[in-house]
Amino acid sequence: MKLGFGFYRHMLNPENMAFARQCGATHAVVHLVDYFKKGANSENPANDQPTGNLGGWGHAGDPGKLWTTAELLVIKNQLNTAGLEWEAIENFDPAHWYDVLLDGPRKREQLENLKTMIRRVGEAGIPIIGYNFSLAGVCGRLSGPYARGEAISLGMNGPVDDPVPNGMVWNMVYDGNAPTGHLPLISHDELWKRLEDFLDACLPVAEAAGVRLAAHPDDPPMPTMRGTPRLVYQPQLYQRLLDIRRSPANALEFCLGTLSEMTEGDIYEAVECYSRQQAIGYIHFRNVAGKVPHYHETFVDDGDIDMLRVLSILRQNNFDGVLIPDHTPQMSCSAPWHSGMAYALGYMRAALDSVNRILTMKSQS
Ligand SMILES: [Mn+2]
Repeated sequence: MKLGFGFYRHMLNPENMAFARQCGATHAVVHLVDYFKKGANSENPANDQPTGNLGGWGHAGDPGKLWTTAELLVIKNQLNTAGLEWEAIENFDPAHWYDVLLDGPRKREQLENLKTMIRRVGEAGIPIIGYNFSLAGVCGRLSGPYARGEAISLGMNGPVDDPVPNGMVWNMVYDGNAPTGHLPLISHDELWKRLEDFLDACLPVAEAAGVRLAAHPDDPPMPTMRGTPRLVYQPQLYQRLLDIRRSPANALEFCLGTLSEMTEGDIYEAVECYSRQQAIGYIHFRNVAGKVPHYHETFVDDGDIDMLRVLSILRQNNFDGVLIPDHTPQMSCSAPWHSGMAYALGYMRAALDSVNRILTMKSQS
């Protein structure tokens, strides 16, 4: 298993890359979407995970501007110079696939664009694209002094049912001039059908390009959020996602925090089940306390999940991918985000070391 560091787009610079390497990371997961292009009513702080109000995180990118191989290679070279390998891109830009999510008029064209970008990601030698097939996206969370020592973290305190306005999907505005109104109500089956269309179009291209498409579970994992259905809100729904289209490219962006927030199942059984199937692309290695609709994010060593137990299951099933902290509580100092990441990575490195040593000792005795 390998330690990775997640970079938001605006944090991609030589100093942060050196910081990641100094923390012990050897791999990088990069968000190419800029979540922090603020809209009129966005409250998104630039040095934390993206949050926002009902108006979303901010504005999506340019639908006509696809990722290019050249631009990917520039970032890859910067990472390599800092001593990091580029393991995954996290998330498509809503601007590139809003009508794939919404089954809208530009769906065919956008599926072709996704295929083009997947080929380019393969050309650049990046093995995984993480995605989150969700209409409401990550939403409905509150920020407060919920973690140890009153560190600021995120949590949920009850469902959020305010509908998603037209022109917004996946918590970002793709059309600021959309007519007033809200996304139409659709069923869970309709959303699964849209996912199947996406997988049918993209999996063959991904297989040929040597790229795995790795699905994040719905965060927060509620059956519905903001009046829209969710796909993976219980651990066994990941199995449905794998079974609808069996392919080595149909994989999981395995978020331990989100899985632990689910009301059913057992986190260790889920880790066992999906790592045994070699379905895990990479892992969001973070911890939480509680379950939806009442939970909060914690320091990695301070939540409901026994992280060492998770690591030993992963090791026994020969998981050899990358673990990243995803996000952490903000620590009280002049660099709240960086210190949170450094703390998480230090813990992860020590935890990996101990699990490796214990299992090596066991196998020798
Ligand atoms: Mn996650």
